Amino acid sequence: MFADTAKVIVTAGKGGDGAVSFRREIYVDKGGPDGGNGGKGGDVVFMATTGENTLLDFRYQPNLKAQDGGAGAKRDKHGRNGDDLIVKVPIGTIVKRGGEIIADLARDGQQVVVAKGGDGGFGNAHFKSSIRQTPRMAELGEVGDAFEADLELKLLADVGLIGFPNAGKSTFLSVVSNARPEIADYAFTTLTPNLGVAKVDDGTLLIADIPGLIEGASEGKGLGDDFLRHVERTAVLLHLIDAYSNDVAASYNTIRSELKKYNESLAERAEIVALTKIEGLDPDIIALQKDALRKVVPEGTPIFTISAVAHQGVLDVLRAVRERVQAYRTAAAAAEQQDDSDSEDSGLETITLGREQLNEKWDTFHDKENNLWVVTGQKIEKFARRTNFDQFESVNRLRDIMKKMGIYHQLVREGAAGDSTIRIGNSEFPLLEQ
Ligand SMILES: Nc1nc2c(ncn2[C@@H]2O[C@H](COP(=O)(O)OP(=O)(O)OP(=O)(O)O)[C@@H](O)[C@H]2O)c(=O)[nH]1
Ligand SMILES: [Mg+2]
Repeated sequence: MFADTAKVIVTAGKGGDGAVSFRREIYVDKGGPDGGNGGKGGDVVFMATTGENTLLDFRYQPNLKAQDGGAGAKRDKHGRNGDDLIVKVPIGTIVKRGGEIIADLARDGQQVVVAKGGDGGFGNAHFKSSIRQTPRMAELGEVGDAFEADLELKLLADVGLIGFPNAGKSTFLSVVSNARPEIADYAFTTLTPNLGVAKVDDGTLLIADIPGLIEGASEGKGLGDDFLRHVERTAVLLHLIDAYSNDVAASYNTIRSELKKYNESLAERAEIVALTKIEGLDPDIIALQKDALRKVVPEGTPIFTISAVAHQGVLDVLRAVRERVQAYRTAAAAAEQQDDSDSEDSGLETITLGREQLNEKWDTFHDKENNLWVVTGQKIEKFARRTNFDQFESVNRLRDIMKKMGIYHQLVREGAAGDSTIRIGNSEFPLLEQ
């Protein structure tokens, strides 16, 4: 079965908590702080690979969670970093968050971090300073990014098989590849795309067999445009035409016009035409059908006559296809190199969404009904999440940060007093130490 969409829950690892600890040594009366930092939570990384063909597995295992970071420990021992979770997906997978594309995995081996692990919390050793010799505080590790993602797969086959229903597309795929698609003598046997790998001389071709197209397919008729998007990114179109059809020229034109209506660029894609099912036909009839096609098929487009069932002419078609696929790949690689030199590409792509600017912004709001001052903002909420409210020194540090960011002054200007309750995220505490 072929699955081309899936919903997954992506959860990056939580950072480990920092430790509170003091050195105990012989001859040292009162040791300094030696609580280590927590480790970073693992990232969730998507990786495109030729080893995967479908998104089907994600329907059964939608939870994708990276490892949490380890907690810090005494003797300045830092917690271990959580392992990243590498999620292998087929080439051509698109990852969406809230309808927005956050990753487009188009190349073999390409990796994208889609969810960042939380930072580990600092241990108390970090907070030692000349005025604070014995800090009894440590940070909590931060939670990792977590969200529901939609995965979509656009096939990235080398070749797309197109043509009317019953033209013999699935039969062709079954003869040249390891795929075993359903084949039958009626229209719309194939309901979802099939993929197969064909060996040609010393190379391979990834072939996509899609449901048959009919007039109006580009507007959703028949099985419709839903599957045309699968051939959008193929390098070459292999157009199969039933040699028994009454009007091969009209068949050809109908399919071409649907492609063009769906997407102009699809109509310009390299194409190879093959008249098929010829094994039992009179050579004169074959010649007539080929002539009729020649009148409508553009000059540079080759026309083959084949029989998938009798394995006649099939290898010639595959070789011609392969040649064009290679030309397409060479051109695409050159274009990509151009792109890379245009933009600074540091290898691993990370989604940032202008985080830095968003970070610094904050807002305050007086909730009179509940007698609360609510503070919002990414950076301050992040610090609050990392604060251990059981440790008064930790809360004081949060108060310090609020002062540095100007939040304290704003609250006082608005009328907050020292014993006013402040809420940041899910935490509440008095504005000043009581
Ligand atoms: N004689 C002959 N029959 C063929 C050949 N190739 C396919 N057929 C027959 O044509 C019919 C349709 O074949 P399919 O491969 O299912 O056609 P399709 O294009 O995949 O059809 P849809 O999935 O409905 O779009 C079947 O009965 C096949 O046995 C061929 O080379 N010679
Ligand atoms: Mg079929």
